[in-house]
Amino acid sequence: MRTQVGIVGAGPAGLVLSHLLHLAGIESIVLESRSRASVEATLRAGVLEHGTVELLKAIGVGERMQREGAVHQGIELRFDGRGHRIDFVDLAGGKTIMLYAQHEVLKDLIAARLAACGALLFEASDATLRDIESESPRILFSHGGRSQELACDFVAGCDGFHGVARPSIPDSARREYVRTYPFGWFGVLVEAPPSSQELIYAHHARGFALVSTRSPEIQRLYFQCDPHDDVDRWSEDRIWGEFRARLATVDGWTPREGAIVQKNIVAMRSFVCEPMRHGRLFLAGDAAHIVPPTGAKGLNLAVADVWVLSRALIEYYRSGRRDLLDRYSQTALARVWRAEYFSWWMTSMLHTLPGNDAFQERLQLAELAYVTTSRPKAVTLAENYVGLPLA
Ligand code: RFL
Ligand code: PHB
Repeated sequence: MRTQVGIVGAGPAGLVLSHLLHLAGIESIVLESRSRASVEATLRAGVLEHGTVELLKAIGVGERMQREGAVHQGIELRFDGRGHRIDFVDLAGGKTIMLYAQHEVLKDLIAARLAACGALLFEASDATLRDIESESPRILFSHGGRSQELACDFVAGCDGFHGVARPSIPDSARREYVRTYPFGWFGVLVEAPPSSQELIYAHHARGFALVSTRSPEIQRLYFQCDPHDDVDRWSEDRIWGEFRARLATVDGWTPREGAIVQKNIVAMRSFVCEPMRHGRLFLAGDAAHIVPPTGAKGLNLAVADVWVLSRALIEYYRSGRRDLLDRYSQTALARVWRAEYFSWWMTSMLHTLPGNDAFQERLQLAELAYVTTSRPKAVTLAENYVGLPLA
């Protein structure tokens, strides 16, 4: 098999890249190790930045998102039993965010790729990258019980944090920056209408809590937990007790409760691999970097990476110019580190650090008070949350 760009991974990065290239007349083949059903059912992100929404609309995959997604014009920061609204429209030049689940975005992208006769191979296992330092890289893999080889001009490593692309770069040619947080998020999916019209990020001495939503019937809630805890140790009563305590306000606000239909624990880490390119291999999305979910940036960064990569590849095929490809890593990393900073900042401000002393707690409250009373501080939060413009 041969194609121009071999893409490993059918997550947001791989699928958006494949579609952007297709619209410019560039061929690609996407290899995905999981089944289509599994990709379309995995629960992850929910918040799409302004630029992500505009891009999905511009490439023709925004129709259902516009119908079924919910536009949010702000978020609430809650601490000391009081809510404080961060108004994006006012603070971030009229921009808003969209609540639309990642697996719904993936369903729309997969349908669009298949409708355009795009090559998308699910259950393609054992991908191995070969000759990435040469002009003719190859991807070996198994599909339908047969060993296959895909020859290509470039390889896009869009295979997430646990993929094979990043480890294919020799240790001596990459540097990794890591921070592991001593807490995780306990996420639940709840059969109940939204408790609030906008997301609530709550700081509390018992730990952080987040109220999000998926649809008019389903809520998505998280609370800070021990990353090594076991979901089976948490009964519905105990979970609701925690949410009620952490989200309580002086005027008696309580979350809307309902049946908990899914629970999971997510580890929290910050991670960056530099550079994001080695020879003809280009990393994009979680394959190259991870942010803690507090800033809702992971999916959006994946989309921003492949936007930059697609511009560089299109320029190469159009004119033979390689300078954009040569600058890909540098261009993408500038945005990545801004998002790393923002996600770390939101995480540090809102979570309770195990062993936090009273001084640290007062500093967090002082920072939250500053963010919610100073316009420049609130603008910083709002403009990063709705997202920087695509490069
Ligand atoms: P993905 O989505 O992990 O996709 C990688 C794909 O590659 C496949 N794969 C392979 N395929 C072939 N061969 C191999 N050897 C392979 N190894 C792996 C995998 O099966 C998979 O299908 O990476 P991508 O495309 O870079 O996208 C990144 C996003 O998925 C991720 O950053 C976000 O989900 C992060 N995130 C959030 N991001 C946001 O922008 N807004 C949010 O509100 C938000 N909330 C979240 C989040 C992530 C969360 N979790 C579960 C970590 C909330 C949570 C709880
Ligand atoms: C979500 O709805 O899953 C969600 C929302 C905001 C975040 C992270 C996750 O910061």
